[in-house]
Amino acid sequence: MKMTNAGVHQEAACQLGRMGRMKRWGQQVKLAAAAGSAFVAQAALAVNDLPGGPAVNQINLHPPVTRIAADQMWLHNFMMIICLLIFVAVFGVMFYSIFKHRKSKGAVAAHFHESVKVEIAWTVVPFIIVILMALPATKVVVAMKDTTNADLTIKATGYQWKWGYDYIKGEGEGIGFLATLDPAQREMSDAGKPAGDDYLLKVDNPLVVPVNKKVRIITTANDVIHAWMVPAFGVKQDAIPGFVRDTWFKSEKIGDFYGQCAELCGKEHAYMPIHVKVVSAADYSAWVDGKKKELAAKADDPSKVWDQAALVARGEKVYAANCAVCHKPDGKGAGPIKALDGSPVVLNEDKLKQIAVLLNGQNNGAMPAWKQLSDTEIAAVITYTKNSWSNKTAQVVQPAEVLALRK
Ligand code: HEC
Ligand SMILES: [Cu+2]
Repeated sequence: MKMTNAGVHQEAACQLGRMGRMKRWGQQVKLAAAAGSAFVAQAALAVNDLPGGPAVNQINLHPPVTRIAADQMWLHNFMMIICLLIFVAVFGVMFYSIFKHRKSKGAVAAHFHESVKVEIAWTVVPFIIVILMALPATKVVVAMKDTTNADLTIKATGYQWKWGYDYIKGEGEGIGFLATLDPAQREMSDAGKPAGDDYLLKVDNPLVVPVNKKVRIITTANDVIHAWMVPAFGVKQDAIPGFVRDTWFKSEKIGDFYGQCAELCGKEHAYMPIHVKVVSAADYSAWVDGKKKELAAKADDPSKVWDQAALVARGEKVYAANCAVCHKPDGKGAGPIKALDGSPVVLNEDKLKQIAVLLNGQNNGAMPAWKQLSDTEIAAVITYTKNSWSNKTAQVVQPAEVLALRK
């Protein structure tokens, strides 16, 4: 009985130690990748450390590039040491006692209870240890939550299965884009042939931020719970539909840093990586300029009237980026994912039918809604599906028709 009390305190102390630690993301990813790839193609694969991302056989936390991440690492080590000392002390005393007072030596157990001194000691000592660990941990947790006075505010929205970024305050305000897994990575995954150090971490549009600036990330989600995590920044924040949460980082290094969605969010949870490019202030301004011009050029006027060929060409790109994952490049679908080739909805003379499916989804979101695409993109992808594979409707859907159906 006497051991139990001390045991509880010790357990609590170690629990606190665990709290201070970030999930060992890289380690798991790399070990799994290593095991998987060794299985698939043994010698063909030479994987190296990815700077800013996972390392081969990584055991420790990621090299920190923010104060918070460095503090977390310090806490982790500090608490590990305390746990280790407790472990050695408790087991040392235990094994010593077992050995010293063994039966063959004729040891006789002492009979005493209600020793006030011992009881005070095993209450007070663990209490002091817990306080010792809680003080620095609280300081770091409070700093982690302090998102005030940010230089730049970016909203990160989780989608099944991609990230949307909107620069909502600070330099670059107004910029917005989606970051999707590079299609070549998915092909490698489908083929069971992983390659490259940034396997499943490569995206089309990385998040770009300036170095040494406080960046506040507001997280939310469009469908299910996701989580925005970049281990090198010591950042991990749930993105919850209908809620807004925030976190922040201030990278002290220029470079590429990687993370992944950290909340199981569906079958393609592993295919929504995070790539943050930290650049110098000058490079950031240049990027903002370029991006603004690019977005202005791309901004589609929903009243523009397109011809069929132009819409189909545009739609092919939209389809490859958003639809081919499920409906397959040949439009044949698979299992519960209905084929678009020959689909009665796609072939329907009433164009509104398919516009409605795209805007609202179908079958309780099994087919997701695509409201986040522009009117032109939706019009283009519909026109593409209506005039591809064996579908030859010659129907053209104009952006204005999509706009008219938006609520
Ligand atoms: C996450 C997988 C997924 C993605 C991505 C997806 N769909 Fe679907 N889609 C489905 C599923 C599943 C259905 C069948 C829903 C049902 O059971 O009625 C469907 C149905 C449809 C239908 C109705 C077909 C019919 O015959 O009822 C159309 C049209 C369609 N999708 C077009 C698209 C387009 C265009 C895109 C790209 C912008 C797209 N889908 C992206 C999963 C997806
Ligand atoms: Cu996710």
